[in-house]
Amino acid sequence: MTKRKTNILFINPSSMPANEQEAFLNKTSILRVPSFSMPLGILEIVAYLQEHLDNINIKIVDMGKDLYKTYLEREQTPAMSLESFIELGLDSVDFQPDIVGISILFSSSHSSSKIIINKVKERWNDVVIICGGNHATNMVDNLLANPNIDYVLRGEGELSFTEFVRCFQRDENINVFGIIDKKKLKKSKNELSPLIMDLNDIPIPAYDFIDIETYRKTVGASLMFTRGCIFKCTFCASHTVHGRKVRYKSNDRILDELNLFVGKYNFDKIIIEDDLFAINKNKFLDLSKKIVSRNLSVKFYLPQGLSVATLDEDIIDAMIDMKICEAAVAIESGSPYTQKHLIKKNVDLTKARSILKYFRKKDFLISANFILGFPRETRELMRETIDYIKTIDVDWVYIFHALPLPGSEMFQEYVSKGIINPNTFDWDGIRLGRRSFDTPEISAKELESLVYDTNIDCNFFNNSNLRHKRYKRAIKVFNEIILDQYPFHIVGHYCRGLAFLGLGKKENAKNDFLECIRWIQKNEESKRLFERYGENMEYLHPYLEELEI
Ligand code: B12
Ligand code: SF4
Repeated sequence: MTKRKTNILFINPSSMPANEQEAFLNKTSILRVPSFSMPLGILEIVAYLQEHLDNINIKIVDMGKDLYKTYLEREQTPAMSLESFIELGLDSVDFQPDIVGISILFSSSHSSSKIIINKVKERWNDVVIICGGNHATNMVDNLLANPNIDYVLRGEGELSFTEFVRCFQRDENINVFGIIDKKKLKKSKNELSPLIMDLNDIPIPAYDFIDIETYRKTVGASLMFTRGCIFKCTFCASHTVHGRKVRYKSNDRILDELNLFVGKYNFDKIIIEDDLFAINKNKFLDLSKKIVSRNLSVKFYLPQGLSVATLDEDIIDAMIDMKICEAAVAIESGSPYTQKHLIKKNVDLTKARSILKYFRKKDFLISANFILGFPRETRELMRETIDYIKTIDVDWVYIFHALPLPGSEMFQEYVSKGIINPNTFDWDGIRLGRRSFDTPEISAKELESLVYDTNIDCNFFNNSNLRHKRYKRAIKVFNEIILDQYPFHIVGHYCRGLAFLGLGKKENAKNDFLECIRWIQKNEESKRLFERYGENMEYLHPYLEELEI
């Protein structure tokens, strides 16, 4: 059977919502710096394709990284629309693609992916378009209603997508398990692609296909030790792609990947992206020992919240041995009722407290994650969480809105109660730290205020490092988490000023207080912060009079 030479283009959209991308690219406002990390899903599929098929040409347009580069080069980059930015990305493709695969991992990419897909179809009319990723897996009906999308792959991509390309190359009918088209949608839209049970069967991700240099200089390399999570948190959709059974890479394989990052690509930052870090204690302790014995000059980061269930003192010690020195613990709620009955996360809140104490004892930079606004969560239950937050000693607390992620039990509950409609939902709002819908328990507006006020109270005016007189540490954390990214944040400047006062550095404190005044005069967001929290900022009052504010 002859095999058609096949050009495959993968696109990794930015996870920044389309409206924020538009404002950022137009230079009308920057609400946040675009975040990005390696598109591991695409890289692992590409590696698998290369091992199993021939006669293929592959190219990746990594728009997540490209958007960040636009931020890095903002002085030299002219203002442009999101459409022009997408066109520029597509201009870089030097072949006529036969298949275009779009990775829609985040719901916040829903709207921008739509624009990308339309542009692809305008440019290459005959191309076959297939979407994959967590959001795509759970939004099949909605995506396939778009006439420009031909297929959606549900679940993990390696096995089914390889089969898909094989059929394409042989001009065979495409009927691959887990790949849904408009016809299949009517009968078997819940099919999931088969999982790879032994992760060692996936070759080393195809890092050479991305701009490795930019990753090296900025966010670092992404690495996953496992896939899957055994827990059943109602707000999470991870299992819909990777299942509830944990599958592993061997420690030798992980060390091979590390050697490649450090030896070949010279990375000094590695991000571990597992859902459930250190779920197999012995395996992790063995890995940590091996990493330590190799004395690699690299730092590991854990952006995902760690599970209280998997942590203990041995694991924390092993993390510290391998130079992990900051992380967040995913507690999510301080209410035992919410833990058990509403979110089914079942965090042992007493264990969480002792884990946090141990991290503190070891001088770890430790944060904790919480969520407010779950379905059926009353104000009293939310208050329990806020009260709990005030009793723990962490460097930072991250407080999120409960956001309905397609595929999660929580999403289903909101849909079945008619609170949200997946077809009209505001996907751009899914990552903004705000909600676009009210629930019987709390309105979107009240939830936003509650989350914001709790953040300001717990992280700033009642900051744990300030309360415990750890002033140097408070300054470091205010810099890293707030002021380096949001220089207009006057509450951050004010509280850093308080830390300087604690250290007896009156001049530095005065500079921070004056900086607050300057921002209030020139920036709307700073002014809003002052209107809302100025009462608590008594050290600013003398300067306000002086400057006639
Ligand atoms: C690593 C990770 C992050 C990283 C960033 C990752 C990135 N690439 O930008 C960090 C820590 C920064 C992060 C942050 C957040 N994350 Co996150 N994250 C993950 C995590 C754990 C792993 C993603 C990953 O790399 N997987 C490994 C690869 C191999 O798998 P994959 O990407 O799914 O790809 C496979 C398939 O999906 C498919 N596939 C993928 N693309 C394509 C394309 C084609 C064409 C085909 C055919 C197939 C295909 O095949 C691939 C190989 O099998 C997932 C959960 C999970 N386990 O998937 C959550 C997840 C993606 N995150 C999620 C969320 C909600 C967030 C946050 C909003 C959390 C918060 N409250 O702040 C933030 C937002 C960040 C942002 N960038 O905007 C949700 C997204 C759900 C949704 N509908 O939006 C997930 C699914 C977890 C969950 N709770 O359900 N996250
Ligand atoms: S939130 Fe974390 S622990 Fe809970 S099911 Fe999802 S990945 Fe697992």
